[in-house]
Parts: sequence; C-alpha cells; structure tokens
Amino acid sequence: GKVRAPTHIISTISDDRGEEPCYAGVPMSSIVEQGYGVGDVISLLWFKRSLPRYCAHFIEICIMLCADHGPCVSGAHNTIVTARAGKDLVSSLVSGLLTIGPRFGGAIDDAARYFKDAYDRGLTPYEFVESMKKKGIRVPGIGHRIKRGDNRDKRVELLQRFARTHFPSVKYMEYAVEVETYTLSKANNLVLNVDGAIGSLFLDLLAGSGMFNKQEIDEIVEIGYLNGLFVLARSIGLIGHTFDQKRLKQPLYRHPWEDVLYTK
Ligand code: Q5B
Repeated sequence: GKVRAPTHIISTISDDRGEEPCYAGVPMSSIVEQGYGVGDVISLLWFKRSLPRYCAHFIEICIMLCADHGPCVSGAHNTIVTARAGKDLVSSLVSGLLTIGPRFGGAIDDAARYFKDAYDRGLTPYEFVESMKKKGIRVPGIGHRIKRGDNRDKRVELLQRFARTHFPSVKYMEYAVEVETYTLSKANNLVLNVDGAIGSLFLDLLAGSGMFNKQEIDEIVEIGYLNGLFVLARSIGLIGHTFDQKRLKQPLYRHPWEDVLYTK
C-alpha cells in the first residue's frame, strides 16, 4: 500500500488545500454567507469550535473595548516614537506590542490563573490577597494608573453588564468583584481593571457555556490564550497611531531634557 512520508508539521486549525479555505472545518463560503463575525472566526481558529452567539459577541466586545486607550499608554507611546523615527508599519506596531506584559495589558492570563485557583480552592478574598502579598506578587487584574474607586473603568462596567445579562453564571467575575472590594479597602487605585475583568469573565465563559470540559479549560488557562485578546485588539489601535503620526508628518521624537532628572 501507500506509505505516507513523515511530516514535519502538524496543523489542526485550518486547511487551504481545497477549493476554499476552511477554519476548523468550516468553509469560507459558510463563514461569509452565514454572517459569521470576528468573534466566530476567533472561536474557530483559537478554540477549534463554533461557540454560542453570546460568547462570540463577548469576544467581539473585548476586542472593541481594548482596541485603544489613547496615546499615553506604554504600547501607543512606543509605537508613536517608532513611527516618528521613520520606521515602517510593522516595526511601529511590534515596538508597541512588545510592551504588552505583566504590568500593561498582558495580565489577563495570570488574572484568570490566580482568580481560578483562589476561587476553586475556596479562598476568601482576604486570604487570597494577603497570601499574594506574602509571596510578594501583585494581584494580576487589580490596579490601574489612572482609574480609581471613585473613577471606575467604564470598560469594566460594560463587560460586567453584558455578562450579567447573557452569561448563565458569573461566579468568577463576582469573586473578582469581592477581591476588588477588599483591595479597594486598602488603596483607592486597586480597582478591578480591564485585564482582570476579561480574565475572570472568560473563566465564566469557559465554565458556563457547556462547550469545554474541565481538561480543556485547564489547558486553555495553563497555555494562556487570553492575553491574545489584548494583543489582537490593541494591534488595531497601534496601527491607527502609526497612520496618525505618518499623516501628521511628525518629526523625530526627542524627550525634553527638562523632563529627565540627571543625577549622579
Ligand atoms: N499595588 C497596573 O500600578 C499597575 C497592586 C498592588 C497588590 C496589585 C499595578 C499592577 C497588576 C497588573 C495588571 C493591567 C502597574 C493594568 C492595562 C491596560 C490599560 C492601561 C492604561 C489600557 C499600576 C502603588 C501601591 C504599591 C503597590 C500596590 C499596585 N498594584 N498591590 N496588587 N495588583 N497591577 N495590569 O499605579 O505599599 O505603596 O508599595 O501591576 O493588572 O494595562 O490605560 O494605562 O487599556 O491601555 O504604577 O488599561 O496596579 O501603582 O506601582 O505605584 O503601586 O499599590 O504595591 O503599594 P501603579 P504603584 P506600596 S490595565
């Protein structure tokens, strides 16, 4: 019989060999003609399955909410400086993307990991936060540079409102809110931030949609899919900042001496 030469790559999410590309087995004509959205495409290519409409809609809301947060945040700042140095679109984009990490935008996976572990082990918010403090770890998903207890992040409220209306259960998000109540009693800047809201709500999506078994949920949380939402979303804004600087013909950026403390 025929002997198949060993392959060098295994791929399970898409197939371009036929008349039309397929994402997780769904042909492009169905995706276009049946009105799939970006959330559905992410469901197919990241989770390898079609998710219920409210899940795909939630993913789309995350993408829209995180697409940009002004020129002053780390990512946009890097992108603007790079574009003004005359670099191309991809260089400007990746220089912004490279700032995404544990402090800025890339705390979603760790928020999901720590909130899940704490909730599943039945820790009270006090026990959770104080155990993190003892270990010298900042609670991922908590804290913001400009948002405060008396100036909450509207994006978080919008995500919470959507989930309370459409999700079968929001137990992880409610736990994150209890954690926030405790952290806010310690300091006014320790709000539940957009990373923490997405991290906790995605746990609710995974646990409540009936589309994932326990092993799959653990694998998604362990691998860390969720920072991908911020990376994907913020790319939209960073590309916009690149075009903006080019359109405005902005010169090379040089930081003003007055804003640097030169000291020995
Ligand atoms: N403290 C976000 O810090 C920030 C604490 C904490 C316990 C915490 C900080 C943090 C976890 C990572 C996280 C996502 C670095 C943020 C985002 C997207 C964005 C961005 C934008 C967008 C801010 C003051 C005192 C200190 C600290 C204590 C702070 N956070 N304790 N757990 N989580 N959070 N990142 O303001 O006693 O004085 O030493 O790392 O979730 O990135 O818009 O900008 O869309 O672009 O620099 O929204 O919270 O505060 O460092 O001066 O700390 O609070 O230990 O205590 P700050 P610091 P003490 S959303």
